[in-house]
Amino acid sequence: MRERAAIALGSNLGDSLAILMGSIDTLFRHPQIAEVARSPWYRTQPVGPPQPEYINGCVVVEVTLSPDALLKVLLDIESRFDRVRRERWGPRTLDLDVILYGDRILDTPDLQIPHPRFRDRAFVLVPLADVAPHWIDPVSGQSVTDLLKAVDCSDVRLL
Ligand code: PH2
Ligand code: MG
Ligand code: MG
Repeated sequence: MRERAAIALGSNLGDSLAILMGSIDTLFRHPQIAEVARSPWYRTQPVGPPQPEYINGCVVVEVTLSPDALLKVLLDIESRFDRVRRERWGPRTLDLDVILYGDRILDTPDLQIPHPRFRDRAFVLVPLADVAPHWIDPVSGQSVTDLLKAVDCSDVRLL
């Protein structure tokens, strides 16, 4: 089984750019994960409680891993970069989220695909549109480009 997945990356603690680039290198070294495309980095205003600005980006990968196995790899990379889970939506050294996995819809306690909030989040949609503009969200039936048109992108600036 070979499938494409879109992964969103974010960081707003520590040396964010170095952490993000290090996490991408680690991701692409995995034998069952191949790079398809990577977006530029963006500086974004935080959504949620008051906290520092984020750097966000997105990658598209080709995987021979199930969604669950991919999630485990991402959580493992997060913990290697000192991710400590504190408050929901609070600051973090590294956040790696599976946004889309082919046209799969998954709703389990540990993993929801597509990511349940990605349609409202300019900090995900702007970089996602760089790497996957025509990908159809299997829930809404809209393309990433269509979803992007419906959000305010004024808080997302190229780094
Ligand atoms: N992630 C969050 C909460 N808020 N805001 C921005 N700008 N970027 C993020 O990646 C982000 C956020 C929880 O995952
Ligand atoms: Mg997140
Ligand atoms: Mg996350």
